[in-house]
Amino acid sequence: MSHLFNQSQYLVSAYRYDQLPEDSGQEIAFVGRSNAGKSTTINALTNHRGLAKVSKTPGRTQLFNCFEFAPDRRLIDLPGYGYAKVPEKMRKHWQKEIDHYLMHRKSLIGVVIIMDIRHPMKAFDEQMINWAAQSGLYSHVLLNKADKLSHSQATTTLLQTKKAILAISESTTCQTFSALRKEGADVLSNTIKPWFEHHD
Ligand SMILES: Nc1nc2c(ncn2[C@@H]2O[C@H](COP(=O)(O)OP(=O)(O)OP(=O)(O)O)[C@@H](O)[C@H]2O)c(=O)[nH]1
Ligand SMILES: [Mg+2]
Repeated sequence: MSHLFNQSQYLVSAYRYDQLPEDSGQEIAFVGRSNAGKSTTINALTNHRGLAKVSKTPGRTQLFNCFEFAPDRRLIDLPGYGYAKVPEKMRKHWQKEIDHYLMHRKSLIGVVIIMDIRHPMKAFDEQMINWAAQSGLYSHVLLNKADKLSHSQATTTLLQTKKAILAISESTTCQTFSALRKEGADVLSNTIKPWFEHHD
């Protein structure tokens, strides 16, 4: 397993776009529906339990949480999209901030789109894949919580999802993943590492 991300440290949390660290260097964002496992995935990738806050209650991450794994190289944990129980005002706030972030952040080079393998490719996920492809950002899909399915069920979903992704974007990659068991963490790490190297 790569040690690149093991050096990650908490940097800052931002409630608004303009509170984020300076827009320099390179960063990637972890996006996906609430409760899909974005924060758990960051912990698995960095091998750092408790780095990003995890919760059973959807809508837990209510800030842009920024982690730095090398000078001017960041991982950004975003609030989940599409969670109905978050108060309307809060949802609107985050929709606005995340949209602004995705459109304007110059240091953003790629997105890791996290889905619950039992509920893949919801409308928001499709929009995100489409948007990443249109914007020339790297994108990689994690079918997370694969531990909840049998190996053959997970493989079937992987094949179906790859096909659905291909209809939207030729450059988006996809894998099964278990943030809980850290299964697939090497593949994830090896997929996103070159995003940074290529951009130097
Ligand atoms: N079984 C299983 N549970 C997982 C996995 N990854 C995350 N979870 C659980 O799913 C719940 C949500 O995980 P989080 O990492 O907080 O999800 P999130 O996407 O950051 O959620 P928000 O911050 O609310 O948007 C927690 O109870 C996790 O323990 C996994 O691979 N397998
Ligand atoms: Mg979270």
